[in-house]
Amino acid sequence: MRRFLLIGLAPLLMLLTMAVANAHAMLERAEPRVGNKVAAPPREVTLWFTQKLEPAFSAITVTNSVGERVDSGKARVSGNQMSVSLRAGGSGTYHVNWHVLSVDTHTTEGNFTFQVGQ
Ligand SMILES: [Cu+2]
Repeated sequence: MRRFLLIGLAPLLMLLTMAVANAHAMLERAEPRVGNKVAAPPREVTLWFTQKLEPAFSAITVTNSVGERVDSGKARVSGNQMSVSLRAGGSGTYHVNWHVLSVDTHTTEGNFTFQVGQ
């Protein structure tokens, strides 16, 4: 009887371990949307994550099509959301790089692009 109980528990423990491993702050969505095209240069970029963020160790940088920084350098964090203001940087491909520290003390980072133009 006891043996059957242990065999039954093993998959459950594995599932729990996987749930913890996946609990980092991953990018849930972005505005402008990842890979999307917008007509005019956006005034800001906003990212939403799967977990709340620690403001002190979370940042976004945005560069325009010729590699110039167009972000203000001061990301604003509120809960699971992070935004940064942009100056107009012309049309073409914009690169967004982000790194965050989530409240579970794990760091994650990533990048994506969006297009500005007609
Ligand atoms: Cu984590």
